[in-house]
Amino acid sequence: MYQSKKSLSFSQIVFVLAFLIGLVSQVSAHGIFLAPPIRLAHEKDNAKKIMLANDPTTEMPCGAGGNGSGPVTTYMPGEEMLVAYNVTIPHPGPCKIEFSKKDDKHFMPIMELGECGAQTGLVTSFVTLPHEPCDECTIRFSWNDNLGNWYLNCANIQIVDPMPMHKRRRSSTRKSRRNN
Ligand SMILES: [Cu+2]
Repeated sequence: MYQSKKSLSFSQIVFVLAFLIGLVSQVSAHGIFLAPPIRLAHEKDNAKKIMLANDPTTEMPCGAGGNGSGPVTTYMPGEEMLVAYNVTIPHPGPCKIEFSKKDDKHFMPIMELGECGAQTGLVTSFVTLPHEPCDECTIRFSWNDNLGNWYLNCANIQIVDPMPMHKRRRSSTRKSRRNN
């Protein structure tokens, strides 16, 4: 009798804990894209700014902080770009890296990362960038978890050819146009 009563209260505690953890997971940070550096919302409160990038989002195309400012990271055509996402609350589900050539439009998957939220910690990979140069391109991290939540982070990048073949012959013309 005592034994069954004890096990009942234990299961109640487990239930309450699971409920609390469930509640916490609804409102707290799940993860953030660390590399390349992302856009963050125009927001004075730094903690809120980070939370907006961590939280599930329904805002397209880049999530709650995705319309904010951010650094521009420059790569060479076809370069191997390090990507890193830090999972803080795991929910299994596929994640991927997408690429937009301009204006956050027509995102195309360039790498499937597999299960992102299986465990906490860093998900890292090297992604081969397109060979075609672009000035205002976007890298998007996308994660769909098994609860139907969606996480999006966007990073501004440029792909710049340091010595473009088709511009070498015109270098004299370009020099004459320079002001310095
Ligand atoms: Cu959650």
